[in-house]
Amino acid sequence: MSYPFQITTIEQYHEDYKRSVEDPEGFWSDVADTFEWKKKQPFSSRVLEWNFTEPKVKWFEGAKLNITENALDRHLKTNGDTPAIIWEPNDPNEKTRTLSYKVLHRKVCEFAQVLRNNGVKKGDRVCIYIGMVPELAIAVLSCARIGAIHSVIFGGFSAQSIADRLEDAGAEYIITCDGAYRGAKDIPLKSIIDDALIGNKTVKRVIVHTRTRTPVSMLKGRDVWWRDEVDAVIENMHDEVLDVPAEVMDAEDPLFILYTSGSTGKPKGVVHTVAGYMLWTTYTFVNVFQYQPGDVFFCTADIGWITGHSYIVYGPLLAGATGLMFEGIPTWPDAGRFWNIVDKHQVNILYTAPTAIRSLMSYGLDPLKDKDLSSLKVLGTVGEPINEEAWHWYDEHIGKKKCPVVDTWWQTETGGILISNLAGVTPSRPSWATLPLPGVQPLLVDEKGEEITEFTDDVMSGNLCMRAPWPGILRTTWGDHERCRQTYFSTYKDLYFTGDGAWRDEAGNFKITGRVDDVLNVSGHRLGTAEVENAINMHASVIESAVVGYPHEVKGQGVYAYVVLDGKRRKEDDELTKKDILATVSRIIGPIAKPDKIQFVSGLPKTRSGKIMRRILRKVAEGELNNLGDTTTLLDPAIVDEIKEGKL
Ligand code: 6R9
Repeated sequence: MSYPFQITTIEQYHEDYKRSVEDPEGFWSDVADTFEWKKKQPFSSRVLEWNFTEPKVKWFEGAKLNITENALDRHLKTNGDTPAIIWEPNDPNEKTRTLSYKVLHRKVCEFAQVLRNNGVKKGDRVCIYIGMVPELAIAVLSCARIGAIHSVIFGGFSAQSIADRLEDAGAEYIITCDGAYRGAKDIPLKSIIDDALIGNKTVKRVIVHTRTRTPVSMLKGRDVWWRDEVDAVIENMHDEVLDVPAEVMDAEDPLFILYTSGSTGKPKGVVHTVAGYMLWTTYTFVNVFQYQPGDVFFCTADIGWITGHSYIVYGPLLAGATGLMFEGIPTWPDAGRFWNIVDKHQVNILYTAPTAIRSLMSYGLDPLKDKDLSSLKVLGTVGEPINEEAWHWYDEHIGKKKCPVVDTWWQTETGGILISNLAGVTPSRPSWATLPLPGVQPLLVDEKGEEITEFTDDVMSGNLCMRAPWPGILRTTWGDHERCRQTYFSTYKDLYFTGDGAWRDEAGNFKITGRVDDVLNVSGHRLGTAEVENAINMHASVIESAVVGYPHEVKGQGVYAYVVLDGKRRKEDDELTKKDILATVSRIIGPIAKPDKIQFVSGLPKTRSGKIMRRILRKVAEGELNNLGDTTTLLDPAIVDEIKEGKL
C-alpha cells in the first residue's frame, strides 16, 4: 500500500499545513480520494459544514461508505496474507497468534453475521467488555461492519460504572468474555457484567467469548457462547467464502461511543462518526509514525481507551499495517517484557505512555540485558506530559539515540493526534509536543478568551483551544448535545476548548503543561475529581470529601483525598476506614480510581459562599505548605493549619 498523503520533508509539512488551513475542503477531499467509497460526495454539496456555536460539524455528509471495507476488504487483493494483527499473550509461554488480513476479514464477517443473527441492527448500541485478545478487535470491527455503534468499556471499570454506561447508551447487546489475564491476575469479566445487569431492563443478549475458562453463569434466553454462535454461522454458510455485505453508512453516521471523564461527576459518551474518524486516524498514523509497509507497529495501550481504538484497531488496519497487540502488562513476568516482545517480533515502531516508561526506568538497565532492540526505528509517547528525564531515558536506552521520539498530544474528543512532531521529518524537542498536524489550528487564550499574542521569556502561556474543526473532532456527546456544547464550546466563544494548558514558542512549537480543569491524569488515565468524590461520598461514614492531584513519580499524578467523616468513628479504626473507602471507590468506579492518599480532616477550607478552595488543598498535597496564598477569605482559616499538620 502506498500513502500519497505521507509527508516526507519539512518543506512539504509547511506546504501541506498551509493548504490545509487555506483550503480545508480541497485538502481533505484529496485525502478522501485515497479511500474506497460506496458513493462519493455529491459535488453540488459542501465537503465541510460547521459552526462551533451549536456546535455542528459535518465532513463529507451524503457520501456513503463502510469503514471495514477500507480497513479490511480493500487490502485483500494485494495484501491478503500480510499480518494484520500479531497477538502476544499475557503468558510468554503461550503461543502467539497471527491474523492475516484475509483471516481477520473472514472472522469479522463471521461475527458480523452472528450479530445480525442475534438481532443487532444498524444504529443499535453494543457494549464490548473483553480483555486484550484478538476477539476484542473482531468484535469492534464486526459492529462497524453492520453499522452498530460500539461502546468499548475498559476492563478496569466496576459493575456500577458499566451499568451507568449501559444505561446512558441504551445498549441492548453486550459482547464479553469469561475472564481476562493481566499479569498474575485473572479478572472475572462475565461475572462483573452479571453484576452490572442486575436491574437492567434493556440488554437482550450477552455474547460470551471463552478466554480463561473461568466458570461463569449463563442465563437461558440472554447469554450465548461466541464459539457456538460462530459455529452455527459457519454450518449454515452456503458459499465457500463467507462475505457478509457491509452496511451502507453515511459519512456522518456514528461509529462509536467512548466514555470519558470530565470535570463534572458523570462520564460523557464522546461520539465519533465514520468518515472523519477514518481519515483522521489513517492520516495521523501514517504521518506521525512515518509508517512504511512491512513495519511492525506496537501500541501498548488498551483498546478500552481511545489510543487503542485509534492506533491498535482503526489507524493501522486502515493503513494496511501490521500491528502488534499485547494482552499483558509491562512488568510481568518481569520488567523486561516489552523488550522481549520488541526482540521477539522485531518491532519497528513502539508507542507507549510516559507512566510505563517511568515505571520501567525504576528497574534500572538490567531488564534490557541481552535484548535486541535494533529493529526499532521510531518511538512514541501519549497520554500525559512526558518529563525530560523519562524522555532522555527512552531516547538513550530504548532508541539508542537513533530513533526519533514523537510526543503525541491528543484526546478522546480529538479522535487522533493533533500536535506532534513527525518522526524524522520535523524536529523533536524533549517534553514538547511541537507542531500541529495539517488541519489543526491551535491557539492560546487567557481566562477571558482573549488570544494571547505576547511572549514572556520566549514563550507564551495560556489555555489551549482550537479555531476550526479537523475531520476527527467529536460530533456530540451521546444523548446530550447540550452537554457537548457546554463542555467544549461554551467556555470561549467560537473555540473548541481542550481543558489543557500549554506554552508556545516563537517557532510555533507547543508544550502541553497539563489539565487546567478538575480532571486528573493518573497513569495516563483521565479521572474527574468530582467523579472520585462522588464515589468516596457513597461510603456510609463520609460526610464530604475533596480530591486533588499531586505529583507522583511513576503515575505522573496521584490522587489525594481529603475526607470528612461523621463523628461516630473511633481513632483506632482509621486504617480500616481508609481501606473501606478504597473498597467503596473500587466498587463504584473501579480499581483505577482508588486514591493514593487519604487524609481525614475535620472540615474543608471553604469560602464564605461555601466553595471549596481547591487551590489550597492542591498546594498542601504538593507539599508547598509555605506558599498557600491568600487564606483570609476563608470561612474558617484555622482548618488550614489542621490540614497542613496532618499532611501525608
Ligand atoms: C490520547 C489520550 C487526554 C488528556 C489531554 C492531556 C493528556 C495526552 C499528552 C497529554 C501532554 C501529551 N495528554 N497526551 N499531555 N502531552 N503527549 O490520552 O486521550 O485519555 O482522552 O486524555 O491527556 O491532558 O487532555 P485521553
